[in-house]
Amino acid sequence: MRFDIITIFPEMFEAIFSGGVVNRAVEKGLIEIHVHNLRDFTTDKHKQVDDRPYGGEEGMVFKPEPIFAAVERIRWSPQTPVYLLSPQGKKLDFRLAEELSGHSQVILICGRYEGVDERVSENLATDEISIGDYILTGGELAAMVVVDAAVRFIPGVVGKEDSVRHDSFFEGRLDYPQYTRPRDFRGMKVPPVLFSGDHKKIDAWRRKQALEKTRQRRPDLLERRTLSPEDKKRLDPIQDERKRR
Ligand code: 4HQ
Repeated sequence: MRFDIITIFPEMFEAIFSGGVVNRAVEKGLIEIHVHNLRDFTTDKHKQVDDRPYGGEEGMVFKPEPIFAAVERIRWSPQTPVYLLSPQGKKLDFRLAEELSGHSQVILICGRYEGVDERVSENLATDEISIGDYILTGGELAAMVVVDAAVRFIPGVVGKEDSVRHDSFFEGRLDYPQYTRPRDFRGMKVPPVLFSGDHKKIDAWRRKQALEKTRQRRPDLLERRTLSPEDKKRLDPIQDERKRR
């Protein structure tokens, strides 16, 4: 699996990808991340990547030619998906992240300024991806988020092979609370069930915590899944009653 990122700020990626899990995956040869400077694909002596928008208005827009040239040079095959990071894109979630991890090459285009000439999204990009409903100063941070979320699905990148598939979102819920030592920190105590040594009881407690937190904070996640009879019992019936009224 290989990511090719097109940007005018290639240095921004060094800080993020030179440490941690992503860096280890690169060193293990599980993934490749290639960052390309858009200016290298310009043909004029000023290496100009942007220009003023037709129709007036403030600011600058990325020109189509260098972006087309970059993608045409980098792309291995017509099957390689090309994504433009943009607030108009399809919202990133774990499903899209997993889908991306299944390709052998993915190209990400990072825009800046007022945006990118529309002909890039219309005729070059396979799709647009947004990491959320807010405006960033550029697509670089969004591309890093996409890469980070996707590489976790590649076998061997995250510690245990299938731990990713037990991740909370896969099961349509938020995570259960975690605790470590000390048992009593300034009077704030760890729930005693966690040192009971009874693993069945611990599992049941964790599931209940996760389900209740999900219902409180992200009921939308629960609506999309079918609860097992055990989970239905776990979700406090009194609270549920209150919600219905
Ligand atoms: N951008 N998710 C690039 C974003 C964004 C987002 C703002 C991308 C400006 C030029 N990208 N332009 N949200 O806010 O991906």
